[in-house]
Amino acid sequence: MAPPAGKRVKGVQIYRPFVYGTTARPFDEKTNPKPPGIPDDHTHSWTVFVKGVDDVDITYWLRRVQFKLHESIPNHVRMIDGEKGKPFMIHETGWGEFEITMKLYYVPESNEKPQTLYHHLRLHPYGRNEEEKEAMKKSPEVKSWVYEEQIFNEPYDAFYDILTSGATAPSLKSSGGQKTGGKSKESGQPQRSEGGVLERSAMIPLHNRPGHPFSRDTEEVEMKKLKEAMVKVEEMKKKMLADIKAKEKRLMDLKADSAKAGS
Ligand code: SLL
Repeated sequence: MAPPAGKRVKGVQIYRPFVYGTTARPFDEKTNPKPPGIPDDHTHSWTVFVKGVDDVDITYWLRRVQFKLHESIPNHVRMIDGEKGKPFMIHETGWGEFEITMKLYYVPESNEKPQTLYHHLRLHPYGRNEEEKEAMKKSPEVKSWVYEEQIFNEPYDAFYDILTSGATAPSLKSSGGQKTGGKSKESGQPQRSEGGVLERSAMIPLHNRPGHPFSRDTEEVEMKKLKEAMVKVEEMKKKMLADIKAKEKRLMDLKADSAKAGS
């Protein structure tokens, strides 16, 4: 059992961004040779992971992750304990896709119950449309990554302190140019790299870079897509209402005609 956690901080909600998902690569003599001892029918190597956005440490709130893989895989339930600054990760090989269950265990100070996520392991190119699928076919790996935000609602005060003890306030000027999580000499406070994120913060990076697809830029692109979709829906709605009106009018005319004919 978790130790007594004090009082909850009322009216406070703290969230922390994180990323989970899978990355798969087909075996290929040149680019991804099959290691010795791997069964003949295995076609891919893959990883499943839970990690911080921008690879920032999340072990101050997430203690361990239990990954439940397909029963055909030896030792298919695996508990991965957090190591500071490292992703919770499993490397495997296999031949088939399946649903992975990930149970997140929080640090004891949080007094939070574990929470379960489900994720489909993708080995083969997929996509919401042909364009996405084609792009994936060209890539050497199939990524299925999800951006998520963990919400802690009214955290206990000890946990609140842990959550908020690292980051500098956004209003504090950063001297820039330093690595994420570095400490400034003067203040001992963590410094934000150019466009990067602070440790123990809810920030996401300003821009994408290889291997880090979730940023403010990505968010903007998504927002733009949503806005365009909303405009389209609005247009469709208008057109449909006009159609309904025209049909109602036609119905009235026909009714009037038939009343005349009947009289
Ligand atoms: C399918 N329903 O038919 C899925 C099952 C199982 C995947 C996929 C075995 C690896 C091992 C493996 O890849 N199982 O033998 O270690 O597609």
